[in-house]
Amino acid sequence: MMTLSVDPATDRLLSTYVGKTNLCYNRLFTSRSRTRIAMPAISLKRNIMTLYSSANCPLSHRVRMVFAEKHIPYEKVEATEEQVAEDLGELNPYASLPTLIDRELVIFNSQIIMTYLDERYPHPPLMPVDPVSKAQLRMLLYRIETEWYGVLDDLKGEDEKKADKARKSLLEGLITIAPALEDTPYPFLMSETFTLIDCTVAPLLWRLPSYGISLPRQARAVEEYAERLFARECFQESLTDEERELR
Ligand SMILES: N[C@@H](CCC(=O)N[C@@H](CS)C(=O)NCC(=O)O)C(=O)O
Repeated sequence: MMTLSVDPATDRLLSTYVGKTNLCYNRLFTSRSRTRIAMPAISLKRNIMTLYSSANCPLSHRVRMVFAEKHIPYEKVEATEEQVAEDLGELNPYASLPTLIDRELVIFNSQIIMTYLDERYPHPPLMPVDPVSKAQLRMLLYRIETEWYGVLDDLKGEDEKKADKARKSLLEGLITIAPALEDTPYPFLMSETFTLIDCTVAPLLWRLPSYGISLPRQARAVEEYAERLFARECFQESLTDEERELR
């Protein structure tokens, strides 16, 4: 670990410029006095981005899909708990996965990582350009994260009642998107082209058998959509060994 020392004058300057680096952003949440900030040597030396990723987590999975779709070179660290504590402890206040390190920039939320990659590597674009379509897709992304990803802890938890309720809620949600996939010439969800929405839904669809969910006949369009996503090169490339074994 390399330790940086920040003097109060520099500190004030940094604090006025939140956008410059994560280092500065993180400072807003740390002590106000003279502070020592530990940075792993990896983030300062490497030209290549490092993704700390879980071997089997839909949030890490959707980020890996974005890397694969855009053919972005990166180093993937399939992080163990010890690595998370050791390497990310000082950089990510939540010690959560996925975490992206791009030189001095540290991002620790999967949606923010995906958006950053989409903006930094614009081709192929994974979000529409026009504000109305973009807002619509963002709303959908928000709902999927809240209503589908939001029940996963219960679904995988030990409380059977909560798990059943979560399973039912996720299944109902998936059934509701069937008409949107049936009455459209679009191969993707609400879009003619592959987007961040597809990167977000595919990891969930892949895990349905492991969640004890099977899609009913009325959701046939969802099943077909899932097959299209699973056949995509970026999806196959994004899978870890552990995820491959889920089906
Ligand atoms: N909102 C965050 C949530 C990240 C999150 O909860 N990740 C889980 C793994 S799927 C985690 O790191 N949990 C802490 C742990 O397992 O110790 C994101 O989208 O990245």
